Amino acid sequence: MYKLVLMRHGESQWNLENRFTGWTDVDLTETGRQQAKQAGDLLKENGFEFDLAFASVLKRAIRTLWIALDSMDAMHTPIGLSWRLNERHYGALQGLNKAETAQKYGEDQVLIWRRAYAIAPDPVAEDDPRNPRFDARYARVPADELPRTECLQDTVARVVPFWDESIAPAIRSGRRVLVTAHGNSLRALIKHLDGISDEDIVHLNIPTGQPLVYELDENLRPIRHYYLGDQEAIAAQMQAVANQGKAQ
Ligand code: DG2
Repeated sequence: MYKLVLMRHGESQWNLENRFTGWTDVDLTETGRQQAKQAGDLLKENGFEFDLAFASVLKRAIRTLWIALDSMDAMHTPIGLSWRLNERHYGALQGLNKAETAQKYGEDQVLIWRRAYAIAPDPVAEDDPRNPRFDARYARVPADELPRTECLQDTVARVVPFWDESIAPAIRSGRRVLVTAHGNSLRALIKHLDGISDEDIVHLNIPTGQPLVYELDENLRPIRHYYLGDQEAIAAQMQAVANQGKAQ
Protein backbone atom coordinates (compact mmCIF):
# COMPACT_ATOMS: atom_id res chain seq x y z
CA MET A 1 0.00 0.00 0.00
CA TYR A 2 1.18 3.51 -0.84
CA LYS A 3 0.43 6.76 1.00
CA LEU A 4 0.11 10.11 -0.75
CA VAL A 5 -0.52 13.41 1.03
CA LEU A 6 -2.35 16.26 -0.70
CA MET A 7 -2.57 19.72 0.82
CA ARG A 8 -4.15 22.99 -0.25
CA HIS A 9 -1.95 25.99 0.61
CA GLY A 10 -2.62 27.98 3.80
CA GLU A 11 -4.91 31.01 3.72
CA SER A 12 -3.77 33.53 1.08
CA GLN A 13 -4.25 37.29 1.10
CA TRP A 14 -7.01 36.95 -1.49
CA ASN A 15 -8.68 34.07 0.38
CA LEU A 16 -8.87 36.51 3.29
CA GLU A 17 -10.27 39.26 1.03
CA ASN A 18 -12.62 36.71 -0.62
CA ARG A 19 -11.38 37.48 -4.13
CA PHE A 20 -11.21 35.11 -7.12
CA THR A 21 -7.50 34.30 -7.30
CA GLY A 22 -6.72 31.71 -9.97
CA TRP A 23 -3.23 32.29 -11.40
CA THR A 24 -2.70 35.58 -9.50
CA ASP A 25 0.46 35.06 -7.47
CA VAL A 26 -0.64 36.28 -4.02
CA ASP A 27 1.21 35.33 -0.85
CA LEU A 28 0.05 33.72 2.41
CA THR A 29 -1.42 35.72 5.27
CA GLU A 30 0.01 35.32 8.77
CA THR A 31 -2.85 32.84 9.43
CA GLY A 32 -1.85 30.96 6.29
CA ARG A 33 1.73 30.69 7.51
CA GLN A 34 0.53 29.38 10.86
CA GLN A 35 -1.69 26.82 9.09
CA ALA A 36 1.32 25.63 7.08
CA LYS A 37 3.40 25.31 10.26
CA GLN A 38 0.60 23.41 12.04
CA ALA A 39 0.25 21.10 9.03
CA GLY A 40 3.98 20.32 9.17
CA ASP A 41 3.76 19.70 12.93
CA LEU A 42 0.77 17.40 12.43
CA LEU A 43 2.52 15.44 9.70
CA LYS A 44 5.59 15.05 11.88
CA GLU A 45 3.58 14.00 14.97
CA ASN A 46 1.86 11.35 12.84
CA GLY A 47 5.16 9.95 11.62
CA PHE A 48 4.99 11.15 8.00
CA GLU A 49 8.23 11.51 6.06
CA PHE A 50 8.57 12.44 2.39
CA ASP A 51 11.10 11.58 -0.30
CA LEU A 52 9.69 14.03 -2.83
CA ALA A 53 7.31 16.98 -2.83
CA PHE A 54 5.49 18.75 -5.62
CA ALA A 55 3.93 22.21 -5.77
CA SER A 56 2.52 24.60 -8.34
CA VAL A 57 4.61 27.58 -9.48
CA LEU A 58 2.49 29.94 -7.33
CA LYS A 59 4.06 31.26 -4.14
CA ARG A 60 1.14 30.47 -1.83
CA ALA A 61 1.63 26.76 -2.55
CA ILE A 62 5.43 26.93 -2.57
CA ARG A 63 5.64 28.86 0.70
CA THR A 64 3.17 26.48 2.36
CA LEU A 65 5.40 23.60 1.33
CA TRP A 66 8.58 25.34 2.54
CA ILE A 67 7.03 26.15 5.93
CA ALA A 68 5.60 22.65 6.37
CA LEU A 69 8.91 21.00 5.42
CA ASP A 70 10.78 23.40 7.71
CA SER A 71 8.56 22.52 10.68
CA MET A 72 9.16 18.81 9.88
CA ASP A 73 12.92 19.51 9.87
CA ALA A 74 12.89 18.17 6.30
CA MET A 75 14.02 21.06 4.12
CA HIS A 76 16.32 18.65 2.25
CA THR A 77 13.25 17.12 0.57
CA PRO A 78 13.53 17.47 -3.24
CA ILE A 79 10.78 19.67 -4.69
CA GLY A 80 9.31 19.57 -8.19
CA LEU A 81 7.34 22.63 -9.32
CA SER A 82 4.91 22.60 -12.21
CA TRP A 83 2.47 25.06 -13.76
CA ARG A 84 0.21 22.03 -14.23
CA LEU A 85 -0.53 22.11 -10.49
CA ASN A 86 -1.48 25.81 -10.62
CA GLU A 87 -4.92 26.85 -9.49
CA ARG A 88 -7.62 26.78 -12.13
CA HIS A 89 -7.33 30.01 -14.19
CA TYR A 90 -10.37 32.05 -13.15
CA GLY A 91 -10.40 34.20 -16.31
CA ALA A 92 -11.98 37.66 -16.14
CA LEU A 93 -13.17 36.95 -12.57
CA GLN A 94 -9.61 37.10 -11.21
CA GLY A 95 -9.40 39.94 -8.69
CA LEU A 96 -13.16 40.34 -8.14
CA ASN A 97 -14.69 39.87 -4.69
CA LYS A 98 -16.81 36.69 -4.63
CA ALA A 99 -19.62 38.07 -2.42
CA GLU A 100 -19.86 41.32 -4.44
CA THR A 101 -19.95 39.26 -7.64
CA ALA A 102 -22.82 37.23 -6.13
CA GLN A 103 -24.67 40.47 -5.28
CA LYS A 104 -24.21 41.67 -8.86
CA TYR A 105 -24.85 38.47 -10.85
CA GLY A 106 -26.66 36.27 -8.29
CA GLU A 107 -25.48 33.38 -6.14
CA ASP A 108 -26.60 30.79 -8.71
CA GLN A 109 -24.40 32.34 -11.39
CA VAL A 110 -21.44 32.49 -9.02
CA LEU A 111 -21.99 28.84 -8.09
CA ILE A 112 -21.88 27.98 -11.82
CA TRP A 113 -18.66 29.96 -12.28
CA ARG A 114 -17.09 28.38 -9.19
CA ARG A 115 -18.26 24.80 -9.43
CA ALA A 116 -19.86 23.90 -12.81
CA TYR A 117 -17.61 21.23 -14.30
CA ALA A 118 -17.63 22.34 -17.92
CA ILE A 119 -18.54 26.06 -17.86
CA ALA A 120 -15.68 28.56 -17.73
CA PRO A 121 -15.92 32.28 -16.87
CA ASP A 122 -15.15 34.75 -19.68
CA PRO A 123 -11.46 34.70 -20.64
CA VAL A 124 -9.09 37.59 -20.01
CA ALA A 125 -8.35 39.44 -23.24
CA GLU A 126 -5.24 38.54 -25.25
CA ASP A 127 -3.53 41.80 -24.18
CA ASP A 128 -4.76 41.70 -20.54
CA PRO A 129 -1.85 41.72 -18.05
CA ARG A 130 -3.55 38.71 -16.39
CA ASN A 131 -2.85 36.68 -19.55
CA PRO A 132 -0.12 34.22 -18.43
CA ARG A 133 1.80 34.79 -21.70
CA PHE A 134 3.19 38.00 -20.13
CA ASP A 135 4.69 36.06 -17.20
CA ALA A 136 8.24 34.81 -17.78
CA ARG A 137 7.73 31.69 -15.65
CA TYR A 138 5.45 30.32 -18.38
CA ALA A 139 7.79 31.12 -21.28
CA ARG A 140 8.44 27.44 -22.02
CA VAL A 141 4.81 26.38 -21.88
CA PRO A 142 3.43 25.96 -25.43
CA ALA A 143 1.26 28.99 -26.22
CA ASP A 144 -1.77 26.84 -27.03
CA GLU A 145 -1.63 25.25 -23.56
CA LEU A 146 -1.60 28.52 -21.64
CA PRO A 147 -5.14 29.31 -20.44
CA ARG A 148 -6.93 32.67 -20.40
CA THR A 149 -9.75 31.03 -18.45
CA GLU A 150 -10.55 27.48 -17.36
CA CYS A 151 -13.40 25.34 -16.11
CA LEU A 152 -12.60 22.36 -13.88
CA GLN A 153 -12.67 20.08 -16.93
CA ASP A 154 -9.82 22.12 -18.46
CA THR A 155 -7.91 21.91 -15.18
CA VAL A 156 -8.35 18.12 -15.09
CA ALA A 157 -6.98 18.00 -18.66
CA ARG A 158 -3.67 19.57 -17.60
CA VAL A 159 -3.36 18.12 -14.07
CA VAL A 160 -3.88 14.46 -15.05
CA PRO A 161 -0.87 14.33 -17.44
CA PHE A 162 1.29 15.58 -14.55
CA TRP A 163 -0.13 12.85 -12.33
CA ASP A 164 0.53 10.23 -15.02
CA GLU A 165 4.01 11.42 -15.98
CA SER A 166 5.49 12.68 -12.70
CA ILE A 167 3.54 11.94 -9.51
CA ALA A 168 2.33 8.39 -10.19
CA PRO A 169 5.75 7.08 -11.38
CA ALA A 170 7.40 8.58 -8.26
CA ILE A 171 4.90 6.82 -5.99
CA ARG A 172 5.29 3.54 -7.90
CA SER A 173 9.05 3.75 -7.46
CA GLY A 174 8.49 3.76 -3.68
CA ARG A 175 8.90 7.46 -2.98
CA ARG A 176 6.66 8.99 -0.34
CA VAL A 177 5.07 12.04 -1.95
CA LEU A 178 3.54 15.30 -0.69
CA VAL A 179 1.63 17.52 -3.15
CA THR A 180 0.92 21.13 -2.18
CA ALA A 181 -1.47 22.85 -4.54
CA HIS A 182 -4.84 24.62 -4.71
CA GLY A 183 -8.56 24.21 -4.09
CA ASN A 184 -9.40 23.48 -7.71
CA SER A 185 -6.22 21.82 -8.97
CA LEU A 186 -6.63 19.38 -6.04
CA ARG A 187 -10.34 18.94 -6.82
CA ALA A 188 -9.22 18.04 -10.37
CA LEU A 189 -6.71 15.49 -9.09
CA ILE A 190 -9.15 14.01 -6.55
CA LYS A 191 -11.88 13.75 -9.20
CA HIS A 192 -9.47 11.70 -11.30
CA LEU A 193 -8.21 9.53 -8.40
CA ASP A 194 -11.61 8.78 -6.90
CA GLY A 195 -13.54 8.69 -10.19
CA ILE A 196 -15.99 11.32 -8.92
CA SER A 197 -18.76 12.22 -11.39
CA ASP A 198 -19.06 15.65 -13.04
CA GLU A 199 -22.18 16.24 -10.91
CA ASP A 200 -20.79 15.13 -7.54
CA ILE A 201 -17.52 17.05 -7.79
CA VAL A 202 -19.60 20.26 -7.43
CA HIS A 203 -19.99 19.49 -3.71
CA LEU A 204 -16.32 18.93 -2.90
CA ASN A 205 -14.67 21.86 -1.10
CA ILE A 206 -11.12 21.69 0.16
CA PRO A 207 -9.98 23.52 3.32
CA THR A 208 -6.73 25.50 3.43
CA GLY A 209 -3.65 24.03 5.10
CA GLN A 210 -5.07 20.63 6.06
CA PRO A 211 -3.12 17.48 5.10
CA LEU A 212 -5.31 14.98 3.25
CA VAL A 213 -3.94 11.43 3.29
CA TYR A 214 -4.69 9.01 0.45
CA GLU A 215 -3.97 5.31 0.88
CA LEU A 216 -3.51 3.74 -2.55
CA ASP A 217 -3.36 0.10 -3.65
CA GLU A 218 -0.61 -1.32 -5.90
CA ASN A 219 -2.45 0.07 -8.97
CA LEU A 220 -2.64 3.50 -7.28
CA ARG A 221 -6.37 3.14 -6.79
CA PRO A 222 -7.58 4.85 -3.59
CA ILE A 223 -8.41 2.51 -0.70
CA ARG A 224 -9.44 5.31 1.65
CA HIS A 225 -8.64 8.91 2.42
CA TYR A 226 -8.81 11.07 5.53
CA TYR A 227 -7.82 14.50 6.82
CA LEU A 228 -5.26 14.35 9.60
CA GLY A 229 -6.48 17.34 11.62
CA ASP A 230 -9.45 18.15 13.86
CA GLN A 231 -12.48 16.79 11.99
CA GLU A 232 -14.98 19.37 13.28
CA ALA A 233 -12.73 22.28 12.42
CA ILE A 234 -12.15 20.82 8.94
CA ALA A 235 -15.90 20.39 8.33
CA ALA A 236 -16.43 24.04 9.37
CA GLN A 237 -13.62 25.16 7.04
CA MET A 238 -15.16 23.23 4.12
CA GLN A 239 -18.52 24.86 4.77
CA ALA A 240 -16.82 28.27 4.88
CA VAL A 241 -15.27 27.62 1.46
CA ALA A 242 -18.73 26.70 0.08
CA ASN A 243 -20.17 29.91 1.57
CA GLN A 244 -17.58 32.18 -0.07
CA GLY A 245 -19.85 32.50 -3.10
CA LYS A 246 -22.83 33.76 -1.08
CA ALA A 247 -23.94 37.38 -1.37
CA GLN A 248 -23.80 37.55 2.48
C1 DG2 B 1 -9.26 29.87 -4.93
C2 DG2 B 1 -10.35 28.84 -5.03
O1 DG2 B 1 -8.08 29.17 -5.16
O2 DG2 B 1 -11.54 29.46 -5.12
O3 DG2 B 1 -8.76 30.82 -7.08
O4 DG2 B 1 -10.10 31.94 -5.77
O5 DG2 B 1 -7.06 27.40 -3.68
O6 DG2 B 1 -5.60 29.04 -4.83
O7 DG2 B 1 -7.08 29.78 -2.92
P1 DG2 B 1 -6.90 28.87 -4.09
C3 DG2 B 1 -9.39 30.96 -6.02
P2 DG2 B 1 -12.97 28.76 -5.23
O8 DG2 B 1 -13.01 27.99 -6.52
O9 DG2 B 1 -13.15 27.87 -4.01
O10 DG2 B 1 -13.91 29.93 -5.24
